[in-house]
Amino acid sequence: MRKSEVSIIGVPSDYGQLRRGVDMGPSAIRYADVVERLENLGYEIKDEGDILVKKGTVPSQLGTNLKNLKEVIEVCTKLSVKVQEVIDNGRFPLVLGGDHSIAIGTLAGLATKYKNLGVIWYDAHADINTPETSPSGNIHGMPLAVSLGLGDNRLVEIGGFAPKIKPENIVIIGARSVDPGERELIKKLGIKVYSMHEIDRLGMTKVIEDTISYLKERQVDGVHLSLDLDGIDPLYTPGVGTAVPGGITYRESHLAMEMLEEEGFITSAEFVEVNPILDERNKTADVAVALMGSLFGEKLV
Ligand code: 6HN
Ligand code: MN
Ligand code: MN
Ligand code: MN
Repeated sequence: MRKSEVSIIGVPSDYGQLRRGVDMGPSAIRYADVVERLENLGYEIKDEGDILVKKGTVPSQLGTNLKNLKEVIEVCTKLSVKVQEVIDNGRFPLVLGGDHSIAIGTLAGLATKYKNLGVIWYDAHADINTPETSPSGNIHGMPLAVSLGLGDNRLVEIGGFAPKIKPENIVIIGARSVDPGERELIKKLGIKVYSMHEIDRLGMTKVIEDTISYLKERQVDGVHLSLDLDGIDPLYTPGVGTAVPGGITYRESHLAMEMLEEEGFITSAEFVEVNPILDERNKTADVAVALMGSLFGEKLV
């Protein structure tokens, strides 16, 4: 990580899925001492506080099968403005979720500056469902599709332009639960995926080396890391709403973060899906902060 000024943006939203508690993710991550951890590495940290998320609203689907559509639009619109402000000020945005639907807002903000943004999607899921393919209607399963310009227009048009990213600039790492419609779309668009199979076969070192050279070949003007804590095996990160066994290990994840840091590659990041209600003694938030440590250059010796 080359930029020394980091802005933390909390997004206490759980509207992208149906398990309450993930709105407390930003608090859990702060409680796990994210600010101190990064300050100790020499960064100038500004905690921008939380995006205002209205609570206790009546679920509103605006006539679609998408759950809480109105609320997700509101949250993501506010977040996109905040992310844009942070990058306009030359700072590194570090977004704390909240469920993964917030990536719609993060990417909308980033896309105002980065016209050829690379995206690393570290996740057990592909999050590339459309309203037609979604088995759940949960918007946290849709942010990649929305950012590519696919799906409900009111989500796609957040920020007033679309698409935000290009399919050839996306790398998905850790996938092991992909819906049939998502698989089709991934094939059709030719999106690069390192599923658990490739991670097992190649090893994380090769996966990250290849990811870096793949995105470099595309001459990306920035790289966003969207890290869903369910990408990691639930042995290490039990506090997530959609846990899938057989995931990336704790050490592999640190290695991935360390390699990305050595490359000076990442220009923004978000850590999502930390749900303290489902967690064991804040273990998942601790892992999130430990991984941020590696991503921001913490060395073991
Ligand atoms: N996440 N593919 C499933 C769905 O409902 O669309 C699960 C999505 C999980 C999303 O973990 O960010
Ligand atoms: Mn996931
Ligand atoms: Mn996700
Ligand atoms: Mn730890």
